[in-house]
Amino acid sequence: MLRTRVALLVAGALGLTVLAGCGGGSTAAGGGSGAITLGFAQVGAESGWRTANTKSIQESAKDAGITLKFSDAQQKQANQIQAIRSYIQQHVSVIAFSPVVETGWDTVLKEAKTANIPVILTDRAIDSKDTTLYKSFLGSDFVNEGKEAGDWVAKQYASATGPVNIAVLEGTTGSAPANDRSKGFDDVIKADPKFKVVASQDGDFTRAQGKQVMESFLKSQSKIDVLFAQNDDMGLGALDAIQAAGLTPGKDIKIVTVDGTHDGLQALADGKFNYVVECNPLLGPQLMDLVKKVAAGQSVPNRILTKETAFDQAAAKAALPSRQY
Ligand code: GYE
Repeated sequence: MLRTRVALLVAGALGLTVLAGCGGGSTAAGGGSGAITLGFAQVGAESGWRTANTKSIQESAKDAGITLKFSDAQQKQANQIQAIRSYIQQHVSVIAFSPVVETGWDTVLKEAKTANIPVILTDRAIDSKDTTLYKSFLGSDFVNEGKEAGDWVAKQYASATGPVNIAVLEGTTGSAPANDRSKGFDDVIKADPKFKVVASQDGDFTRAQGKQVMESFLKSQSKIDVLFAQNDDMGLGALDAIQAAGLTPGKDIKIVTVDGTHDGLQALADGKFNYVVECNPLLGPQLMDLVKKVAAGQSVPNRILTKETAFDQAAAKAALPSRQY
């Protein structure tokens, strides 16, 4: 009882944005009626990638005739857990979420399992031994993205004697993309001792933090040759700091980022970035497909990888006119 009240109060306090289709009400959909209600607990609105991801989910739910209950956790795990608990209380048909960090999900996911509500992970994975806590994980291979960024750096400096000083703007500490992109990048870089990571710090995937952390890197380091920003937004924020320090981004400091948003590709086409590894945010259609299947009790693959590419400056110029996000 107390739990129910707490969950409802929390949902109210969070101001959960509820995007319900017509006739939604608060009763459970599902059963034999064919109507599906999806509770989606989003990370936040930290980046251009995230904005495109949210739009894709909202639009494709509408197209698929799925009633969407959507919440924005403002990059806080506690808010996401509260949102998931409120979806359990509302008996949604399926819960999907993009976990802000990798650990600490077992308790709430066991609650969903006990309530018989299937869970789908989108975009980011969790670190749990219990793989029965979710039906599927739909998203990118972040280790490979980091590796591709590292491969570009290795190729770029193949004939240099070094040292090559590298600064890293990391994504949110403890998040799957930050952990995995670091791993993929480091595995390549550490193979050659001329590469030195001289500074590496959390920039929380935002422009504001990217700028601030880059300012401190530039104060503490006498020479930075390469910046690896683990998303476009941090790289875009860093541009301001680099220019303010009297340096030319793309020339004095080579910049490689991950995402491939319109703004990121524009910076690449303008010569301010040097390489962008794509991470696809348009997960909505595939997610709705999965939601329909798990709601119907069908089995689904436990891992679905998204397809992506990478861009140099010429490829960015070619891709920009048709870039949707
Ligand atoms: O790269 C970043 C966003 O989880 C893949 O989160 C996503 C990452 C993306 O904030 O821009």
